[in-house]
Amino acid sequence: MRERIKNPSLIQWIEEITALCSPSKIHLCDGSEEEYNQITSQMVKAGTLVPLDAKKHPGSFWCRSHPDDVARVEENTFICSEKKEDAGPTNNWKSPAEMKKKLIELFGGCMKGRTLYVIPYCMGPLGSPSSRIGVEITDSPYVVLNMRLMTRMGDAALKQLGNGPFIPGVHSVGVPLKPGQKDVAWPCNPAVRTIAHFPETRAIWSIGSGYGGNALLGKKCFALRIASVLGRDEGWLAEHMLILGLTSPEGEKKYIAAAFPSACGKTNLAMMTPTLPGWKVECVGDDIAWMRFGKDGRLYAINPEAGYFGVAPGTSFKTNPNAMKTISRNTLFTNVALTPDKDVWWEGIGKEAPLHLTSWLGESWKLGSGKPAAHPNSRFTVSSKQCPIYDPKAEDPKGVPISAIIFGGRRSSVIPLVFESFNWQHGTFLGASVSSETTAAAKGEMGKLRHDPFAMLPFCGYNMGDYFAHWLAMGKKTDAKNLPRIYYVNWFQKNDQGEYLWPGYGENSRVLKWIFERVSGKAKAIETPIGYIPEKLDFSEIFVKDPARLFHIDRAAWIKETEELSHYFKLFGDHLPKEIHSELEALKKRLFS
Ligand code: SAT
Ligand code: MN
Repeated sequence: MRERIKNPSLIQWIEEITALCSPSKIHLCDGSEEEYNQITSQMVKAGTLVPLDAKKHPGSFWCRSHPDDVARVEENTFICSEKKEDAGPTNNWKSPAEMKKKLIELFGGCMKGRTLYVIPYCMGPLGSPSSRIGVEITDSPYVVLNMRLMTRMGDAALKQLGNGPFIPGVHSVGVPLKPGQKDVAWPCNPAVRTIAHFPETRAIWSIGSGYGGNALLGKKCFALRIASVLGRDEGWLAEHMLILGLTSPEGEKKYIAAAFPSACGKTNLAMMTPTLPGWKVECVGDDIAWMRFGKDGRLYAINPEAGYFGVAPGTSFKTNPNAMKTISRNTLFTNVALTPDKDVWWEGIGKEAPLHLTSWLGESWKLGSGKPAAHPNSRFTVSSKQCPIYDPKAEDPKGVPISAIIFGGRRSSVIPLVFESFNWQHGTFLGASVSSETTAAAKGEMGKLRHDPFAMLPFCGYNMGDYFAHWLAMGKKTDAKNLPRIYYVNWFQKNDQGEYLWPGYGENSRVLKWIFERVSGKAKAIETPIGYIPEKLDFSEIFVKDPARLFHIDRAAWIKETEELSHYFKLFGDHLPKEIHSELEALKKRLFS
């Protein structure tokens, strides 16, 4: 291994972690297909993976997690800055010294009987000046497979690292094996679950969970929590945003970034098939955007990831045909249901369940059993390369120029289908004001309305008030004419019977069209107290029961909303930028006028 690694601080760190964790073997990942195949066969033998039917799903596997390890665990996620104030009121905080002490205890001997994998990976296109290198040490072969699908991983990343800096991340399932002890299919240790970030020394430690964002440290831990801190210090943005390219029937193309909380439809929007004739969407990314200003003063975005970790339930040929094509092969399915003929099934897949299934719990499942066959946060992991509408510029080292930024959440009322901010400062206020009903992506109650500023509540690595200030500062870095316009959307309004008012999915192209034409200076808008709403949305060939209600602004409800926000913003004390406060006051005034 030493011969393959030229970076002395990487060698030293691996030695340190090896001494602490006492694995029985070490494996430096090269990222090759042989390595991937070797690990999958070993996991099939161990009973962790089940190969799917080679005709229906070539190169794909089914995997079940432990029932208590199914989503991100926000209550066990910590930002360990020297000062509590720097983690801010929305993060769990522990002092670095105290956390380090705890971690040394928890990680001591934690990899006994297991293989320690070293995963060098690159977040962002190889060779891009915006890309960053991370190295994850893990004792989970499942993590290795996911990291290969989700990032540029192995020798290429190691080569790009050279002698340069990297973000170290240590991950363990937290289940050491005694000599001769047989492993379980999904080892995890909920009792010790801790996901710790050190924003000042730029390190990540995670133990006890093998699932998603808890364990794939390149994703939320690095590309959002640590990267948001890098962005603050270096003048760029790390955001929980999809990136899509939108082409008009005339062949003009614009790029749009959009932030929605987890499991609110980012993947569906990023890969959308527009119902409006002549319009085309192409996908740059479905979860994370790193954005910085280019020499021309415009904001450019790269997708630091190279794959999708998408929510399976609800994904069908009707809702997201491009995702269905993407996951037709070489895909890892976690916590969906398995059919007797080794195919996958989930609620909302668009076809009836066969008579018998094996549920995500490994139990035999029958229609009408009352419990879902697939876990609501079951996922597919797949490389972006397989996306049939992968944007030709998705790997451009420069990134793509962003014309519009969209914020949104899951709101059954109050927020109209779409509105436009007056300017960047007002748009920043809109981002700060996002609330959304909770989903299965995080452990805890579902459907509960909570504030989720910029859809970054679980992902901001520093004081959220300072993060608002960073957004405001970014808006001053370039001419106002170069800044993307900022929008707020809500696909999830319901009527009094609890039915959705808007069909969503491909029909959202009507909203994208309006945004596109606003940015081009073509579409007209009506000024309201909350922002600009469309004078006219393209409702051609669609029946919408109550179009006026989609854009209705209920003043009383909005006044309540502002009162709620006043209360919420107090949380940030003197970290709340005065501009956010004055935007809220201005909104109140407009609502009362
Ligand atoms: O588990 S993940 O954090 O990767 C998914 C999500 O919550 O967005
Ligand atoms: Mn996400």
